[in-house]
Amino acid sequence: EATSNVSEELEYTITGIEPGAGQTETTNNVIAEYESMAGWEQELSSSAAMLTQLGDAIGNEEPIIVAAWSPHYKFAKYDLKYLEDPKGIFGEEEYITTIVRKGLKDEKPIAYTILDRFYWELQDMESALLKAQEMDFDFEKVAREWVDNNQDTVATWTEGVEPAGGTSLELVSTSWDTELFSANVAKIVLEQHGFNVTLTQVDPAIMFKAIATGDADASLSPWMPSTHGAFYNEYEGEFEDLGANLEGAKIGLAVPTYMDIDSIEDLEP
Ligand code: PBE
Repeated sequence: EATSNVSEELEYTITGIEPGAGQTETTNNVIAEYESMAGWEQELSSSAAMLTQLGDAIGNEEPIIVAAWSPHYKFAKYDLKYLEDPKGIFGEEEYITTIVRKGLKDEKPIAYTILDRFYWELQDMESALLKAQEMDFDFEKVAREWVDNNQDTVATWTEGVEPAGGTSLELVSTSWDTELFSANVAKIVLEQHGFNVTLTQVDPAIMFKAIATGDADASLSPWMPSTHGAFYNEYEGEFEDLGANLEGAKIGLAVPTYMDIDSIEDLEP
C-alpha cells in the first residue's frame, strides 16, 4: 500500500540539517516519541545540502521528508506541506527573540534601547528572504538595501536615542538566513548610530554561552519555545530576554505536496 512504500522508499530516513541546529534535537525527540517513526533516522549534513536534495527530489518527483522551518524561501520556491504533528512536539508557533548579556542595560543603554525596539513583521522577513535569492544570499547587501528602503521603520527603533560615539558592540548570530538578515540589519542600524559593531556567526549552543558569559553583548537569533528551548533553559537567569523580534515562525517535517501523506502518524515503522 502507498504509505508503507513511501517509508520503505525513503529507507526510513529524514533529510536533516546541521548536527548543531536546535531543530535536529527536536526531530530526534519526534523520532523517539512517535511509534510510526520507530527505527527512523535523520541524515545530517547542512541546510544547503538538505535544500539541494529537496530540489533534486522535486525535480524527479521523488519522495523526500525534510527538516523544514519558516520563514524560509523554500516555501515560496516549492509546493511543500508540513506534516501534522498530533503530539505537538515541534509546537504550534515559534517566535524569534532578542537576548542580551546581563549588565548591558546599565553599561550600554543606547544599544539596549535600540535592540529592545527591534521587531519585524513576518512580511518584511519573507520579502527579504526572497530578495536574498536574487542577491546571491549576500545578507550584508540585502540588509543594507532594506535599511535604505525602510528608514521609517528604522527611525522607530532609533527615535530619541543619543548617538553612541564609537562604543564597541559584539553581536553573535547563527548562520541561517533569517538570522543573518536580522543580525546584519541590527549591525548597520547600530553602526549608523555610532557603534563599532562586530558580528560573529556561531552555533546555537555557542550563541547562548557567549551571551551568558558576557563574551558577547546581544543576539537576535534564538527560536523559541521549541527549537532552542533546551539551550534557553540551560542558561536561564544568565541573560536578559528582550522579547520577540519576529512572530509566526514554525518548524517541522515537510514534504512536497505531491506526496500522499499528511501526518507524522502516516509513516510506518
Ligand atoms: N533553524 C532555523 C535553526 C534556527 C533557525 C530552525 C533551522 C535551528 O537551530 O534549528
